[in-house]
Formats: sequence, structure tokens, C-alpha cells
Amino acid sequence: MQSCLVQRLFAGPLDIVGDVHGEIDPLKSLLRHLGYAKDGSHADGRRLVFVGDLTDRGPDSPAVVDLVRRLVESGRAQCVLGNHDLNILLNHKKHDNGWFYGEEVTEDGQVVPQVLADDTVRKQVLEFFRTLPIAIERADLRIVHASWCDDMIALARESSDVIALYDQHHNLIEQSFPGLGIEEVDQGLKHQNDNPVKRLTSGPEERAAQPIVASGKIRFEQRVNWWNDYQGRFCVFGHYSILDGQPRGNGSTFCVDYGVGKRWTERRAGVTQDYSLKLAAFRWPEQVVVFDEGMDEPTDSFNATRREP
Ligand SMILES: [Mn+2]
Repeated sequence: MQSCLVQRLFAGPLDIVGDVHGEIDPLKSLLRHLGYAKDGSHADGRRLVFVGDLTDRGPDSPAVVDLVRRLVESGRAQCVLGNHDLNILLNHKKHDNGWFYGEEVTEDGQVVPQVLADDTVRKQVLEFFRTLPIAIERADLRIVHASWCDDMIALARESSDVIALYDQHHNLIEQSFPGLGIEEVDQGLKHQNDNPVKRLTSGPEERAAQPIVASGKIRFEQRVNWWNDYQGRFCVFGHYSILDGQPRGNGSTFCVDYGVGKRWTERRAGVTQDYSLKLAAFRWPEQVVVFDEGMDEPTDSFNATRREP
């Protein structure tokens, strides 16, 4: 039997890696800078944790999933499910997961160079994603892709099947709507906020004061910075690569997604090194951030306003 969707986090020192989004070269470089051998072992007994969103946007999602899968299977790493990984698992086709369906992805009318999946890769990716928990925890630390919410975590604890849990709450929420009278935006918000799978993997949302243009679409919802009201054990998450000047950490939370998923935009602009969008790992218990290009900084500096790229 599969274990439940909230699992026990490894004991010992950890390196918690942000959203990789198909960027295999920065991932290999980061693991090297962190001191991991090719087989994923570490001389100091450290182990890896991935906060999810392994795929989409970058050049080689199949290679990233393959590497992380092998690390997880050999007991060198743990990984939680991100919203991009979830979309693939639920067979939700999005503008940036065409690679999985063997289709080229275009952005601004140009093809984004990517390795495309074949049947073998699709099968391996789906099998691996089906094994992933939504959250992992131990006495001093919690890890989730987008947001920690105790009520939603409690629901995830009772399930061992992320697809079944998603469907169950999707249907319950649909049934809660009377025939008429709930606006589409509010229906969308209920699906986002009240479905534990959505809430934990892509975070709470609220009505925006003004419509927002995002990825070429007009949206009437906006993300809620849930960490401002969070109380509980230290929580590390990813997902929020754009923090709009908010601090990355507040003493009880830390966001480790430094935006490498959009690095293809920098490459397209001719940047070949010293990228402003990075892949990072948050070291626990040290609370130091290490980047794929090797620099590291204590997180004190991240409690100040983030320097925007
Ligand atoms: Mn995400």
C-alpha cells in the first residue's frame, strides 16, 4: 500500500532544492557545489529534498525527472509534488507542458528548445509522480511546494492517492454550488482554496482589486502571501519565484524558488553566465542559501528586501 500524502522527512542535515523546471545543467552544477557525488551520496551524510515543479519551461524535463527519480529510489532524496507536476499527473494540458505530450512549446511566437517526451518517458514520469507526497515533515521542519495550511494538511494525511483526493474535492466543491448565482471567479477561488491538493501545491488566492494580465490572460484572482500569517514549525517552500520585493524568509518560513524556470528568457536575450534567475538550495539547519553557480549567502541578507534581477 502507498503511504499517505504527508510523509516523514529524513533526519539529519538537508539541502532543500527549489523549483528546477527542466533546468538539468544548473541542477547538476548545484549538486556539485553542494558537495554531492555523482551517485547522490555526500561525505557529511547530507541528503536532498526537492520542493517540486521538476518540469516545464527549461530545456530537459525528462532528464531532471530521471535524475531526481533515481536519487529518490536510492534513498538519497525526497521530493514533494508541485503544481506543474500535478498538472501532468492529472493530464491537464497547459501552455508550458507540451514537451510531455511530444509537442513543441512556443513562447512569443518562438519555439523554446526542449527535449520532448516519448511513450517510455511519459510512463516513467507518471509512475514516479504517483509516488510523491504533497508534504513532508519532522519535528523542526515542514516542506511543501506552495503553502502550508493545517486544515488541508489534515485532509492530505487521510489519503494515499493524490488523484483520488483531487477528484473527491473537485466534485464536492462542484456540488456545493447552487444552480445559479455564484460567479465564475468565486467558483474558481473555491476550487483553488478548498481543494487540499490545489491549496497545498499552488497556494491560496483571493479576488484581485483590479484585473491582472498574467501569461497573456486576464485574471481576476491574485495570490495571497500566506506566510505573513503563518504560525508553526519552520516551513520551506518553492513556487513563488516572483515575490514583488517581499522578503524570502520571515524567521518561520523560507521560499527557495529563485526563478530558474524563466532562465530561458535570459538565454534568449544572450546571457550565457551570471544569470539573475537562479536555482538554489536552502541548507538546513545552517539556513544558508547555495546557488547553482556556487556562491552562497547566509539568509540574514535575505530577510532584507530581495534584490530584483
Ligand atoms: Mn509552482
